[in-house]
This record gives sequence, C-alpha cells and structure tokens, in this order.
Amino acid sequence: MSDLFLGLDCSTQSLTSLIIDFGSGRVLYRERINYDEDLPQYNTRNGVIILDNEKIIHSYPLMWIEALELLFEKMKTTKIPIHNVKAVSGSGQQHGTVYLNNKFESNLKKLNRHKSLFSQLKNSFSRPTSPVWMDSSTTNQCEEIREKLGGLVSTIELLGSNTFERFSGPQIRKFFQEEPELYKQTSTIHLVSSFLASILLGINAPIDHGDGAGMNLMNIKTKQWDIRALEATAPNLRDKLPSLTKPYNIIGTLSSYFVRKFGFSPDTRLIAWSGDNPNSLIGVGLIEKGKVAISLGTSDTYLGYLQDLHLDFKGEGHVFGAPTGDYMSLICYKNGSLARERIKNNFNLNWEEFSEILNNTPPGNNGKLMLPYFFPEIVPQVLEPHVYRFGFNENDIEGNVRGIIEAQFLSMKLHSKWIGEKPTEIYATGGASANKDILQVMANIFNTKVRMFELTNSAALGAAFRSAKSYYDLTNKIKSWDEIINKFIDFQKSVIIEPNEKYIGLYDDMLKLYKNYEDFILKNGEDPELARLEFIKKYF
Ligand code: XUL
Repeated sequence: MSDLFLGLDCSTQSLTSLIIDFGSGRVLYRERINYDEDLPQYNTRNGVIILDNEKIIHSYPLMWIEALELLFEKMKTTKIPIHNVKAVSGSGQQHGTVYLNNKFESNLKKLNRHKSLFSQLKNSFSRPTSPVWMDSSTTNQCEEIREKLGGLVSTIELLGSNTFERFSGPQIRKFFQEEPELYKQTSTIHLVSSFLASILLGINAPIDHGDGAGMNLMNIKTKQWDIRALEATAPNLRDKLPSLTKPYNIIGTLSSYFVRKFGFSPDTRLIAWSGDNPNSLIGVGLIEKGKVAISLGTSDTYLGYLQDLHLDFKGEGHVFGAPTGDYMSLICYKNGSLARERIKNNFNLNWEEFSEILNNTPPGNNGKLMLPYFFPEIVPQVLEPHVYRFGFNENDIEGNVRGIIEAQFLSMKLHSKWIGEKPTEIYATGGASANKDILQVMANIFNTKVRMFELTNSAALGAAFRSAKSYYDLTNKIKSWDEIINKFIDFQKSVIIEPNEKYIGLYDDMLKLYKNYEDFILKNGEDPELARLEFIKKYF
C-alpha cells in the first residue's frame, strides 16, 4: 500500500482536508467544512464575526476545533486507508491569535476519545474569540510598537515588516491594554496554525518561521523571538509564547486521541504547521526566482520565493520564512473575493454572468476607474472603507464588473514594484483562479503569462507536500521538492493564459492613471480628471 499524506487548511471561511497518494501521484480525497453552513450555531458570516465596529473582526477557536472533529469524522466514514497516512501537516490563516489558560495543556493530555474535543477543551480559553487577519483595530498599538523599535526602517530591518494592524504583536498589545486581567490569566498565545497543531499533537506545538514572521515579534534574520519586540508589545510575553521551529521540522506524532478515535497509525508524524501563504507557495510549486503566485481567496495575495532577504522599506510588503527554509515575499489585499462578491451580488449575477460581462467590456473599461475599498484595505493602507468610482456610478453593471477586477490587478502591479523584478510567469491559485476571464485580465495587466492549475486549494496541497518532504527526509528516502511537486502538478497539462500584447500601452497608461487616482484620494494629490479624459480620447 502506498504512502498517504494529509494536509489541512484552516482558512477564513472553511477547514479543508486533502490526502495525497504518493504511489499514484494523485489527490485521493478532499473534504471541506464551511463554518457558516456547517456550524451555524456560531453565527459567523464568511467565517468571522464583527464585534463593536467593522474594524474589530474575530472568530471562534472552538469553532475551528469543532470543524476539525467534523472533518475527521467525515474522513472516517470513507474507504480511505487512514492507517497509511504517514505524516500530517497544516496551514492556518495567518496572524490570528488564540489565548489559552493554564488548563489547555492538561486538557489536551487527558483527552478521552469517547467524548468530543469541544466538550473537553471548552474551558481552555482565557479569551473566547480570536482576532483574525481582517481586524484593523490596532493602529495605536502599531504606532506605539514601531516607535519603541526606533521607527519604520529599523522595525522593518528587525522584523521583516512594518507593524500592521492584523499582525499578532499589535493585537496582543491591545488585549493586554484593554483586558489586563485576562491577559494575566493567559498562559499560552498561539497562532491559528500552532493552535490546531497543538490539538493534533496533544501538547503545545511550536510556531514555524513562516507564520512566526507574521507576528511582528520574530527577528527576521536570527529567526528567534526578538527581545526588543517582545518588550515593546506586552509584559511577560516570552513566557506565553511557544518556541519557534523550522517549517520542515517533525514536531512529534499524532496524539492517541486521533489515533484511537479515527484509525491513524500511532507512528503518524506531525510536521510543523505554517501560514496559508507559505503553504500556498509550495502548493503551487513555487521554489524558483522570477515566478510569482497570485492567490485569489478571501484575501488576495501576491507571493514570491526569495533566496535572500529582500525588504520593502516603504513598508507595504512583508518577508516571511518559506517552507524550504529560505524567505518569501508577500503583499496582502483585504479587498479580495469578498469585494468581487459584493459586486456580483449587488447586481444579482452568478459567476458565469459576471464573466460574460467582463468579457464583453473593453480592456481599459472605457476610462472608468475604481478604487475598491469595500473593506478597510491593507495595501495601500485605507482604514475607513469607501469605494471611489471615476467616470461611472454604482448602478453601471459593466463599469463595476470590469472596474473591480482591473482595480485589483492594477493595485497589485503598482504595489509589488518593490520586489524589483518583473515576473516571468504568474501562478494563479485560490477560488477565483478557476475563472479564466479574470485570469485573462491579470495576464494583460501584468503583461505576463498566467498559469492556471487544476487544483485551487494550494494551501492544503502545500501542507500535504510538506508532510511528504519531511517524512521522506526522516526516513532517508530523501526526495527533492521538485520531485514531490512534479509528481502531483502536471505543469505540461496546466492551462497557460497568454497576455494580449495589444493592450500593453493601454495598461501602462492606465497604471499611471490609477496611481494618480490613489495619490489624489489618499495623499491629497492633484485631480487626474483631465488625464482620464485624455486616456479615453486615446483609447476609446
Ligand atoms: C496574509 C494575510 C492573509 C491571511 C488569510 O498576510 O493576512 O492572507 O493569511 O488568508
């Protein structure tokens, strides 16, 4: 019987499991729990809850635990030989923090397989909800920490990123400032990834360098907790954080709860979990310079593999640890799929109709331009949501459909310039990457070919690849990343979307116009209306 590997992905809206069969090079099984639909008792919308105002966005760690158990129960009812799963790893939405009291680890150690995880772990939390990456309520804390670290440049040099509202450090500081008693009662603070890894491991699991870099607490060069950052964030924080580990480390074996309840082998190895973006990097097979991936999910992200540390001193991008042990660059946009869906739903469209309109509208959108801040935006930083439309209004279907898609890719092109290289190819992933028409706009705006994959769940796939790699390294059957990736991703068969050269000039001009509009709105720049009219005259 061939070796199986399990990858899990706890994303914003769902929890996915995916099993790969190394013998046949196939994905054997895929299942998903959607939080809103499958766990309606939590009343989440798109997997999250809005607390006092729309800047405060949390979710429930207990819901993720319930989803995990449901997922394993479903897996058990299939014919999959779970006993042959050699290793498990996982992926978590990044930055979200889980606050646990001193009962957590003892609860984990005495889990009884005849009872649910929920009932046995529900008293383990010092804070019932977890702030997630969509939260943008910590601007003050970001400023305080950045100042204590000596300003923008030294913060970026130390941590690989500026301080960001959604990053774990500023979130922890806010909790400490607003609820000091509960902070005191917190024994351990986990990320979503290390939290779920702990449940599977049966003791506190470490945080890997990929997800750790998204906390504003890890030194990006030494990959250790940075004492200055810890002190700038909250008292006694070192004692509350798990240790850091390399992303490919084997952190133990699956706890007996899972072994006995669901039929795993007691030798099933557990590999450190990481963030969804580092996992996606491997899940699309990106371990080469010059290529980038764009993930179109709840967040849209622009990812690149970095052999050496290369920082963005403008402070918009991030550098995280990559699963290979090297680095990766990342730019994250909050107005991703939820913004696309907002337009689709406002006009009562389905995705086919959305695509048809996109296809029937000319590149350049007849000079209609949108700044799409349906939600607070990360890049460029926009804290108060507002959608700006130039040359059209909110009732114009064509204007809005093409407007949102062009805006998203123009913004990505503009704000990824710090990486310094024009990509030679873009790997597209995430739910919306199944839409060829959206990818055609991407190819045209970047003037780069775009590769479309059959599988869009790259984070879970990446976690499964990582389990295989670490397992074979351990058992001296060493396999290179290329060998693993090529076994499952048939690059020959994936669809390539070529850019249409006809639009190079148009999109170069539109990018300048887009930048002028961003400057006009966000930096009090000059009104580019005349330039827009000239753009229309030139192209339409
Ligand atoms: C990355 C980020 C998001 C989350 C959720 O910095 O905030 O991409 O990881 O997917």
